Amino acid sequence: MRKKVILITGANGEVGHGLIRALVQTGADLLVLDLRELEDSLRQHVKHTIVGDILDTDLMDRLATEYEIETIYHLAALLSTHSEFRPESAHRVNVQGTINLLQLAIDQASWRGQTVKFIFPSSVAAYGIADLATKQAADAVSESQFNSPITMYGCNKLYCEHLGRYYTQHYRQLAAQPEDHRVDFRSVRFPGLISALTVPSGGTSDYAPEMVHAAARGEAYECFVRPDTIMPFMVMPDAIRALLKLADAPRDHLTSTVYNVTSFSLTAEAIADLVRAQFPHAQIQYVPSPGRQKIVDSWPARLDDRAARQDWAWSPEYDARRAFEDYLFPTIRQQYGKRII
Ligand code: AKB
Repeated sequence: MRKKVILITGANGEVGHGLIRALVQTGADLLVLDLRELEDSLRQHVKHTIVGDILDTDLMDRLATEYEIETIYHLAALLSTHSEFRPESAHRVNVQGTINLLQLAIDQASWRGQTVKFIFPSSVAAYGIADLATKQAADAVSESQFNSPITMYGCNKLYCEHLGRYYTQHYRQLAAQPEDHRVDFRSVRFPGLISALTVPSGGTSDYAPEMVHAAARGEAYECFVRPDTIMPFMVMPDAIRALLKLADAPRDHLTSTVYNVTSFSLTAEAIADLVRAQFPHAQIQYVPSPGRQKIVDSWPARLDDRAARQDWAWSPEYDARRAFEDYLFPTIRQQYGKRII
């Protein structure tokens, strides 16, 4: 008898940690997959853990035979900065890995005779704005604008959004008997994410969380973008809510397979000011890295999330003030305890 589960890939990442905590509250049985062992504090809450690679097709076959998978949260990915060092490996993980999971979802859907939901975090990296003047002149950017990403990660995310739409709407469209039960792919384009509990690695929006965590640990921080650099952000509790809300939305309310979500847009200097107000001894210096700067400059300053608001009643709980004062600073103070200055 196959075990009924929700599958989370990349479970050991920042979003994975938050998602596991939230899904455990619902009583769901989770199957989590990551290259590394899940950390102990989370492992006790999770029924099935597998250390493995989404590129391992034998493992995918094993999952298909041992589990009945109702929903897949496919979080595993190499982020934007890491991907620029190893673009071809990034492509393998980010694209072939996603196809493997979509194939698993298709297999499960036809075996179960029911649609399998596939929840996919895409990114602001799916955008590519040609120059700063255009970025400054642009209003909040909608899903269909500026879709010319300049990073391998951005290209991978944008293409995987299209793969998801293809698997949902057109998969095997020329077969004599097209499948009845398909994948129901739903994706959110996240802005930069900031968690009070974890520090990301390998992303290009990482300067914001790194700045906050460095100050809380009493460490000096060299910010790798200019002070006037602006992009949209969201704190982790809102990111998790967005994934769960989109997963729960009735299918017939959805007019798209991809939705922008956003909370607030701040410059690096505005974030530094908030950090200094909370940690007066924070040492923040700007040492822009030309490559990473170029990447953030190609991302929109603001996202238009009206479609998500209309179709599935998306609305963030944390604006900039609440994000820092009610979530980030108190939680971080608790986390680092006495070491905080
Ligand atoms: C990154 O910087 O690569 C990610 C993202 C914006 O998706 N945080």
